[in-house]
Amino acid sequence: MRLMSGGQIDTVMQEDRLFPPSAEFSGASVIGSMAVYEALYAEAKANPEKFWGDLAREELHWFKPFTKTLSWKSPNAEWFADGTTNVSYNCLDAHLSTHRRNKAAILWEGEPGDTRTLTYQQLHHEVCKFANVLKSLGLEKGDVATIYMPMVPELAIAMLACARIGVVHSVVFGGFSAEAIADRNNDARAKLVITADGGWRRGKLLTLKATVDEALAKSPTVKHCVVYERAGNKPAMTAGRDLWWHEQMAQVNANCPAPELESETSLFILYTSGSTGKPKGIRHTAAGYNLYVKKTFQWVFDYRDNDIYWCTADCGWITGHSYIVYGPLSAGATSLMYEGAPNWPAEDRFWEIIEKYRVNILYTAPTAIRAFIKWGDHHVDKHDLSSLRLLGSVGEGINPEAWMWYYNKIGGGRCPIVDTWWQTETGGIMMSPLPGAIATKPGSCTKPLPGIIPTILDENCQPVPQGQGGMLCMSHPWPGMLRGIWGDDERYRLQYWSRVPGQYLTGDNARQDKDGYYWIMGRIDDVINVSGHRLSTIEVESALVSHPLVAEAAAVGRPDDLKGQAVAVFVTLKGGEATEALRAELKAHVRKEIGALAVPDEIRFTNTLPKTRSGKIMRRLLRDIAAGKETLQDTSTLEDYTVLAKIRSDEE
Ligand code: 6R9
Repeated sequence: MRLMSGGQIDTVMQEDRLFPPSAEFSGASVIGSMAVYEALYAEAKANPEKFWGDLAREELHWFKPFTKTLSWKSPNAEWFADGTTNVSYNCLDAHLSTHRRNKAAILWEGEPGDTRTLTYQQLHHEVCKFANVLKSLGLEKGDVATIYMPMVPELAIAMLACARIGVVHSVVFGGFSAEAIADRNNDARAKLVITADGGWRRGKLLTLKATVDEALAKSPTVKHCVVYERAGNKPAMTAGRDLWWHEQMAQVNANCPAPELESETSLFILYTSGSTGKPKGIRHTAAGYNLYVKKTFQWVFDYRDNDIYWCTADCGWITGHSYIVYGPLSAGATSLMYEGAPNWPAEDRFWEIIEKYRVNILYTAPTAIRAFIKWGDHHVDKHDLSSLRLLGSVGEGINPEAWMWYYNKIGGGRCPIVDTWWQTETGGIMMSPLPGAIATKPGSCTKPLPGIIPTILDENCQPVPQGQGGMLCMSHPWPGMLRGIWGDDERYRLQYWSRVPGQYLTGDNARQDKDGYYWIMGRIDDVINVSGHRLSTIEVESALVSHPLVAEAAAVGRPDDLKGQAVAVFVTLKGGEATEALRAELKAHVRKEIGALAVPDEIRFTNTLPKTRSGKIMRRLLRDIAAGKETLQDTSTLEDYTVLAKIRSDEE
């Protein structure tokens, strides 16, 4: 292995640059060396029940202590089942008797530039009141409330108020359509929708309440709709059904002691698209999830009491649930929340926010990083980012080229990058560098967290030799794991626990390198089989993105008579001309980076790539296009596919 501090990428297939944490960083970390990590990992592996049981007793408040840590009847897990706790208590009340009482829990910045700060005490007050509003509307433990809101503090308040009294929240991302909201309302049999009149995105007003009105026409189970006034756009209010947040809050007091809730009380459902058909309502429960997100937040982000932590996700996704709200707040952190777009009013908005709040920890996504690269370094150069100590990435694999930019340009070569691999289903981070201990490699999520035991298996469910790719599975239950798909036990079993008996199927492919580092190779269906050789989409994409003119790339397989599958790539450029000469140059580049096998058979230049609303490239759609199922007249029409993609993702 080579130790390096920067420089060029030789080949993305053999990425072996290693970036150890500085002595200064490690010295101040709780898990400050490989030896500490390995000891912790070994301890958890040797006796998982003792490991998690001890942590649960230390980290959560128990009204009634549990006596049994885990009951595991595959695929059904129960953690700490005979104990009672309360997630909202652990996030709020637990801090009120400490020095954190007056600490900022949420720092909020609206897109137009308005700001708010909520201390733990103030957040507790608001949450208690809103929990009383929920009670006054007749909501009880086990009822479902849909939350469809912009990124305002009231979104977190609504989530925590539900959690406080055992109401199950189902947050629907504010960009989804009325159809998608109605589907989710109906699947979950939601009784209440919590929304806002509007929200701001790239300077435009999003009329959320109008969309909810359309959804409610098709949501017979919903009795009420509470509307938070954010934008002042005066939406229509249906008498008897629609209620203003501020009017309801004025009618209740702030006395709402946290009730004792059983550990396995449903905390939330979050819909995620599967490989087929309708979205799955992934169900998480109180205690196990709470413990898992608290510990993983502390481990991975190495949180220190005065840190300002910023996760740029939206609360409509699992990342927002686990690492804006529940993880940071139960750890007593200051969590920054930003309402709007990264390029409003200008492309330097993120860097401006980091400078203004002196952010120490930034957690964002590769899709954003690639956009920043495309927009240009001059936006970054305008700002002082010296407060940053740690950088994080989530959502998809990060191309080594983007990793290097993030490391050098944003982190100034001094901040470790935690590339965190996990899923809606896993509740929290599963594999990631522990930044004070594990040296990073660009593009690798490195090692599993303590208590997580990954396996990589071939089609016959046998472990693959080290270095080879295969299905990534988990051989043991962990506290943050999903407890099911809402209302569909059979689909839960089939989807996650039937392909490999007794193991959790992640749906991703992965390989482990000679140092035992894990490399996620994309979804199982994203693997391209060229002449019997497996190629991962991410490897081809990383090769393309390492070319100076390429902004983003998506690789898919298309049927080919000779090779089985051929490689088709869709490329957006940050400069240069979409010419035949560039096509040839990119092919040569991929040949150099990976080898002849990976040379794309087809390169299509396009202005934009179709993405899901969480920023994932929609490879399935591109596969159809590459296979000729839809004709692509010229490059500019892919814009239309973006729209199509959005519609489809709503339908899923
Ligand atoms: C947290 C989140 C999960 C899928 C997952 C994988 C991809 C997420 C990744 C990553 C490579 C990473 N993914 N993080 N791939 N490296 N660091 O994104 O949850 O929306 O459910 O997506 O995203 O394919 O299976 P979710």
